[in-house]
Amino acid sequence: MPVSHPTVYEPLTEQGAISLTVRLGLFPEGTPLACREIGDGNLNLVFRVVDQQTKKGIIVKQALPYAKVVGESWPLTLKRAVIESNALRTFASYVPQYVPKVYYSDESLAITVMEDLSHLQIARKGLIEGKTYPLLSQHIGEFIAKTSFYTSDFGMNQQEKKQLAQSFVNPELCKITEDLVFTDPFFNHETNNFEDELRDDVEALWNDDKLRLEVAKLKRKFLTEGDALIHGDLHTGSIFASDEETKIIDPEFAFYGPFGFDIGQFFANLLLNALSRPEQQQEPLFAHIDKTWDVFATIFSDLWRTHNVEPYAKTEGLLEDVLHHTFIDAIGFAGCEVIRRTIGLAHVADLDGIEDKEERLQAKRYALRLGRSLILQRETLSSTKEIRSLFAQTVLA
Ligand code: SR1
Repeated sequence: MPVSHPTVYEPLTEQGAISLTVRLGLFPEGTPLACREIGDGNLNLVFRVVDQQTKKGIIVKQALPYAKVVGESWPLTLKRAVIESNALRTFASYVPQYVPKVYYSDESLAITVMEDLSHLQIARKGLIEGKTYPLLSQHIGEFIAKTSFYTSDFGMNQQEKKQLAQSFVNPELCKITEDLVFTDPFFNHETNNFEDELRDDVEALWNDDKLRLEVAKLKRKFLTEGDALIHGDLHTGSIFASDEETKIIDPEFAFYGPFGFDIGQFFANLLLNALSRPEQQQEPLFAHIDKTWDVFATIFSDLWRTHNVEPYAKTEGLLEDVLHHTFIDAIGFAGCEVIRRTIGLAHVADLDGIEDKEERLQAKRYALRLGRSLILQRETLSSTKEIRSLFAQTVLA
């Protein structure tokens, strides 16, 4: 029986996802296929279509016209599916080893069909189980260094960069970050979500004028600095990992933003995991932060010296200045993300999953203090190694 294929947007069903993969010739005719919706993110439907004999799978991802985490009352552009597939393709041109292969995308149906990564685990889940993923930071550092350098004014033709930046203008998704990461948690806003027991700590944040000024400066950077094509939502739930492999997914928040943003979000989510662990098990997370920065700075600097297109590139001190500001910004962005994941919308399981209520509240109080210290003291840190002592002071204070 012929199957009809929608040409105007409608949410896919499991049968619809199977039909699509067959129509695209991704499975041979007659393959016994099964499909399940496996999306556990905040925004999209994710179908896994599997050949029941070989167990080989394909992922069909579809954007919903609203934010799943909130419901239909929060409409959200479908254009984010095009941003996501184009970002995956752009990243793949520099670091194919770190992103899933895209087989097909359809703008009007907001669909991306891509490689199944089920042999890997979402890094957040693994880290919560106590895994350490020895190559995670090596891979993330390389991913960020290469994608940011090659899409920046230092790594590509500066006219083409402007055109690329235009194709990644992403106002709706940027607004989510502007609101949820940089604004709402620092005001008494209805999107915030925290336990009554934290009210005093949260109100202290809202009344902290020094903090408010620094967050405003960081938000301004996010709003205005178009250094490079960044992922825009690089938390540990956007990373599939194993001991050998790392794949970065879900770049629907991608846009031209500040160099330090992805690094900061990654740092923050490692720190949130560290806050959920006993002290003796925290070191691998700090080591990942050190390594991410070291790898990023080393590769970025090598590319700067060997592939730079900007006439000022060899000017004494310019690379150091770029790295210095990227570092400080990353620490500040990390502070905002730590606070946001604790009291704002879209928490993390690292903290919310702590079963004992008193321990959970304590970890969240530490997170608020840590976030604040990262933001206020970002310019005093001279290396990632010092994050350990900042963390210890916060937790012991
Ligand atoms: C309404 S979207 C909430 C969050 O989910 C995404 O993964 C981003 O982190 C966003 O802030």
